[in-house]
Amino acid sequence: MEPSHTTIKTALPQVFGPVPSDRQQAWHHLEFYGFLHFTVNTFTGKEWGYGDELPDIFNPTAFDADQIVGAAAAGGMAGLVLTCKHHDGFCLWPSRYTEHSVKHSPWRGGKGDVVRAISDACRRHHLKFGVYLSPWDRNHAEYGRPAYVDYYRNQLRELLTGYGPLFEVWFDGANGGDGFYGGAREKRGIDRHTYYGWETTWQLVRELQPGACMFSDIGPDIRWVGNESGIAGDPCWSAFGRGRFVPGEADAGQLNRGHRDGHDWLPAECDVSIRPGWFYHAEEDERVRTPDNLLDLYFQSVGRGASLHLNLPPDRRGLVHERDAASLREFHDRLERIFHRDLARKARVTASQVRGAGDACAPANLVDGNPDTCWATDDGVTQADFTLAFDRPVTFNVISLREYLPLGQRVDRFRVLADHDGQWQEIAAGAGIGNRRLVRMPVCTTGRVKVEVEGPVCPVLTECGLFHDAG
Ligand code: FUL
Repeated sequence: MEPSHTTIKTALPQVFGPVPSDRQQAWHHLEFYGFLHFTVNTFTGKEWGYGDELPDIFNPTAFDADQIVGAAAAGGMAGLVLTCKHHDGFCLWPSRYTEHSVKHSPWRGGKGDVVRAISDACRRHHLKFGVYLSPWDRNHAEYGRPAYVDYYRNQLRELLTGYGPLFEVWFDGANGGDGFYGGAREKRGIDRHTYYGWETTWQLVRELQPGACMFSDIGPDIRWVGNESGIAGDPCWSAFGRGRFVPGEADAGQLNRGHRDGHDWLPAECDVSIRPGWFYHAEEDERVRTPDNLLDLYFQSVGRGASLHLNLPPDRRGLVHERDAASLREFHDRLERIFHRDLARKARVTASQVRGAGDACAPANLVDGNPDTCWATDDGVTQADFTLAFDRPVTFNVISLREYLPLGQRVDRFRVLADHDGQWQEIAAGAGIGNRRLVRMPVCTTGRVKVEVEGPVCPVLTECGLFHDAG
């Protein structure tokens, strides 16, 4: 028998607008992964080191990569991105190109390599691994001059070649100006349009890690969501007009919402910390996000077609603090309780219109749990609906919808209606579906649920799920 995706492809409509590359498609499946902010700042109490920190202050007392990665795994994270070098310039691996690294720290007698330890532990725990290499370097004497850009690319090459496959390479846009700069202690500005030569650096990543998605505020693969509070726009379109901006200068509001008519597939990532700061500070131990708050963030990020990139900062011991680990685990347990049982799987599904003959685009594909099968209508049918009917009423308060991304983000608007005593009543509505749209609503008990969709072209949806969040 032919695989289902081959069967449906022959019957499916033309693509609409930009579509994800294979690497972006793989990234979309991850949905939730973590950030590890760890460096000299963990020991100085700062958020941004000036660049004059001595390597000897980096000395975790009980560093345990398996505890760190294990906490992330127990929290349901699919991968981890490590700050291999933050703005202060200190390197968590023994780079050949600088002395400002773990090789001059007392930790493990100068023989330690945090990047190695975390990437190895990620493999052991079946998590993907990614790197953050700050372009701004407040330690390096040549920062602001051409020689630094060579240094930056040399370091990046070490990370791209020495630590196995990477799922994400994270380039941040901060460039604050002043710093140590090899002792100059001055303010240095750069021209964001020309200084870093991003096209060349991106090419290096493509050559050495073709499967890695690159993040910056404008990609080229993943865009910043425009805030650090974990909240995507409603809606948050995956399309974006990248050519309108250079890294570090994009408009936050536009990043948050995306561009419905954008020419690039550039989905958003919501980076946010489990604590007020990005680095661990003992005085913030009482301010770790609660499981409820994390759940809200999940619905506002993953539930709007973006990803959730949650920071879990190791403490001075080199461990994820007990409170952070507990909150994350409880959040994950709650997610499991919500999503382990999809009530829609028991439904009989009919639709106002079905594309072609046979089952290739049948509405039953919406509830088969297979992301490669879908319901679609004929070309020109741009308003359509499907109905889930149950033998016995179901009780739910969350609906999940997904579009078939290889054919683009097609749906503009949707409405969800429930049958109450023979009358259709609207229980939810919104704009944009994309990779995943989760909508929470008051608890509803009904024997029939109808979903209406509308867009510029015919819809192609892969999933409709119904769930009950009992709190
Ligand atoms: C920003 C940085 O300035 C913050 O320190 C943090 O690393 C955040 C994730 O990215 O650009």
